[in-house]
Amino acid sequence: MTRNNRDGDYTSRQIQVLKGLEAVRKRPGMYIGSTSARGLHHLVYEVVDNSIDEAMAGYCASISVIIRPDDMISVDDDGRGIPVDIHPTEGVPGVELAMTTLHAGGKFDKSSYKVSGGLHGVGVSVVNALSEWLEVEVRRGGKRYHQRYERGIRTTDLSVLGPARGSGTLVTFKPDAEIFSEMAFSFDKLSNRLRELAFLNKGLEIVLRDERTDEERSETYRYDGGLAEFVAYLRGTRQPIHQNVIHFEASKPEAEIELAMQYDESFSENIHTFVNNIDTHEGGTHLTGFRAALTRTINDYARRNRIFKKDENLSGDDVREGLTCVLSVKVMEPQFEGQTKTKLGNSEVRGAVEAAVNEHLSAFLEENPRSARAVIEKSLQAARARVAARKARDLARKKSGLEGGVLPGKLADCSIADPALTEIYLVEGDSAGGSAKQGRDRSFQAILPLKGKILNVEKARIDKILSNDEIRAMVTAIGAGIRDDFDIDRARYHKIIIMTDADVDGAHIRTLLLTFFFRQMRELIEQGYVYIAQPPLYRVQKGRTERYAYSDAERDLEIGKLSNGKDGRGISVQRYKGLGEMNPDQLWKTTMDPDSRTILRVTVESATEADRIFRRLMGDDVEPRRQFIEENARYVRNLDV
Ligand code: 0RA
Repeated sequence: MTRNNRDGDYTSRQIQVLKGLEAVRKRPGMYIGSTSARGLHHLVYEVVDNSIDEAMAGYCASISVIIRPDDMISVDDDGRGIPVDIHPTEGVPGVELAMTTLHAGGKFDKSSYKVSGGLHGVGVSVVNALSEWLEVEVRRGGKRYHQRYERGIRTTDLSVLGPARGSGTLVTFKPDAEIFSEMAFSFDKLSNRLRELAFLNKGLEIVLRDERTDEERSETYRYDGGLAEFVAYLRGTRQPIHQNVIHFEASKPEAEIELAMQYDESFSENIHTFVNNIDTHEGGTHLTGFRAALTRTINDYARRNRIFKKDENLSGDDVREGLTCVLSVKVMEPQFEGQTKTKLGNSEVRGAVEAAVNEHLSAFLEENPRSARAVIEKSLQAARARVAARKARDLARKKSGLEGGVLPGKLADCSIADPALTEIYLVEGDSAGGSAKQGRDRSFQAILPLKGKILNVEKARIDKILSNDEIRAMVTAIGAGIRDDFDIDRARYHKIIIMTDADVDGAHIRTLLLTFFFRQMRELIEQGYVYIAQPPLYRVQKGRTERYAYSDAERDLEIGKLSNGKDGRGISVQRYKGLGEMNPDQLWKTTMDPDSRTILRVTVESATEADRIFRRLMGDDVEPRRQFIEENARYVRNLDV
């Protein structure tokens, strides 16, 4: 090969690199989901994922993530170090290839890793492309190597800085302010994900340190008990009904499977599933396999041991009541499906999980008869409550109809029948409900006023939930059933909009409603059907001009505009304490008219985080509840409607 030839190769490679990274910078959302806070944090996870891969391969014991002043991030690991030798065909060091080639990531040597994580799996080159600058340091073969890039383009050759002890990779980057709308890293966001990763990778140490303020903050996550510790953490203060967490690992050709579970005295179901460390909010084949095996194994055991009276049988809902469970599978080639690409599609995983759970759970029940009794007793109580609830429902169906054609009397329905075009407002209080009914566009907007506080479903069992009038009205109006009977295709509206007062009580009611949807109709949230209305906080008026403000800053801005820089005479500011202070016309203009309103779509960012937050509501402490209400906004992201 002549020199010229090599130069030619190098140039064409360079052009390829530039084209690839240009595509990333042009459409960052395609690669990291968004350029808001979420995308910003995704950068960190993408880099950490590479170190986790190294840990899963058995070469890395410790990862440290540092938030540096100026919101720079360092991720350091003690893995083998990214290879630095010159790639045989590309003619550049392996590390440079990983940093500048799309989809190469650290995984260009495919044989190194059996499975790898990363939701998008886009690799560290994407982080490089979206960083004002990025520096990589590799410790390998006794030397310390360094290279720098700016906006994805190398600005130095890989060079040796000096000798090194041990091996590892350190990546430091500063996200590009030209790309991201939000530049501040949240310690809590990072800590939740890193803690989760530590639970999922037993024995791996992950350190998170915040060096931005004078008071340094540092946390270390390391769980030698793996998922068993995760379950104990998720269970929190709920009373377990059997002492030990059920925990097993199984290695099958289709998947590596780890599962931990424990029952407690509560009534809710808390199942979290992961595939290659990714939270599969939407479930999939692994979850299906688990559910099938759980129901079957418990029923079989109870029947074999004559715990049932003759015609008793436990349903899936029964055996999941009060269950906290984490299921983690690792598969070679995961297929992700669903709205948010968090649903496992691989059909072969279902059988593998089902067989593993059958085997290990029946062994546990046989070996721990007292625990088995407690679990079955609890499930039988759930079954009895379910039967009682069905009776109550059947009885009530005759009168008001939970599923039948009879809609609740308080509902002002819309005239259009196509659910894709219609919305229902759940409105706090009868007076605001009245205004909303008068102000709405009745062709596509339905109104359901809700009286006072709705039941806290965290503290109630299904029969009680269903005997609550407000909840029954909601379930009937939405028309899709609840829990196992829930069928999103039957939903009568594709937008469920919660409209409460902008005060603490309003926030509490909103939280209770969200808890209810999360627990009983989770798919409604997962499919993005649930929204929160944003009524204005102020009305600013001068003469015949009126403006609405949705925050204090907006109020000040409007006041400034109306006073034309001179004086504020003649300006009046009204603070809305509740929806009821708006007349129907104002309510329509500010909060309900699709052309001028803002509504927030509720998302389940992380089911794990959501669960933790919802659980805080269960306690009787006022403080965590108040805190929740203040943090509630985190649940929600802006949506252009
Ligand atoms: C491929 C091969 C080898 C190491 C890595 C990737 C690697 C990548 C990253 C990214 C962050 N930390 C990392 N640690 C390791 C090594 C192959 C060998 O040494 O035989």
